[in-house]
Amino acid sequence: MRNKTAGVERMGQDDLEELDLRALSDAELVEQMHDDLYDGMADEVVEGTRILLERGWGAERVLADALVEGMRIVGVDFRDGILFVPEVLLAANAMKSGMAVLRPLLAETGAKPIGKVVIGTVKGDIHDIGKNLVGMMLEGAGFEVVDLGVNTDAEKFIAALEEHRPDILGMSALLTTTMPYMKVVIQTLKDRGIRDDYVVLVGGAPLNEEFGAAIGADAYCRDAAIAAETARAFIEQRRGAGA
Ligand code: B1M
Repeated sequence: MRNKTAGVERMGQDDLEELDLRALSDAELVEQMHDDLYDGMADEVVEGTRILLERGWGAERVLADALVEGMRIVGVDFRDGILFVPEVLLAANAMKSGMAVLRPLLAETGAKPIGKVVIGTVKGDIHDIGKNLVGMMLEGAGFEVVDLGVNTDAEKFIAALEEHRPDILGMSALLTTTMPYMKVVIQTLKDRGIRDDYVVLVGGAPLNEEFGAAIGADAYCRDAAIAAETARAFIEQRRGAGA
């Protein structure tokens, strides 16, 4: 446990239990949410998310400043061996609870879908927070999203492409050991003669532009907002070309 309370001062457990999130300033609340996310306290993260929205924060700002930044801190301590898988799972669960509050706000467009995306985390990889965020932002940008979940192999991707006939295939990988599988999927598409039927977008923390180009993706997307922008740009380009 980080045992830090909104940067105010250290408090005992009794004080922590009584902490009134509404009494905190925005900056204190955000810092407290980082602590709560770190400690896997889903109810508190949800409450903090709601309070920031009530205070007029936009969903994207809450997402970036409170949730994604909180998860970044978790990632640093996970890397450094201070946190272990069970704690990180709790933190991920708290993050997802906050994201569930934001989801309808990020996804609402009310308009007819501008295109369809099939997305999944590749085989061997069970990280799904980033992929879920990308899905939400794509929905917010007007796409219909078919989410295949995690640990998705080439056959499952291809079956979904055949079933849903999307414009875009999105793949996520968070491990250096699973990112090469994206190339396997793209090669399988090529072998079946269907590679050019889809725009292929890839993303995930260990990837970069060069990797995306090397495996034959159409674009590497650094984050969820860029994924939504890139998807939109490809659709406009394709429609402009009469596809
Ligand atoms: Co894992 N894990 N993890 N983990 N985990 C990382 C990725 C790691 C970097 C931690 C570290 O050491 N610092 C490290 C990978 C090292 C490496 O390969 N270089 C790691 C490891 C080693 C592991 C295990 C092997 C640990 C173990 O078992 N010993 C294991 C592997 C399990 C498996 O997949 N087979 C494992 C397990 C787990 C948990 C299950 C505990 C949990 C996942 C829970 C879940 O996702 N439901 C977990 C978590 C939470 C993390 C960290 C801490 C956070 C990932 C995250 O959610 N980030 C992570 C550390 C880190 O990334 N700094 C880590 C927040 C999210 C918003 O960002 O996912 O990057 P991100 O997504 C971004 C962009 O990358 C991009 O947009 C997103 C939003 O802006 N993006 C896309 C992502 N996908 C995209 C797809 C697109 C476009 C953009 O398509 C078009």
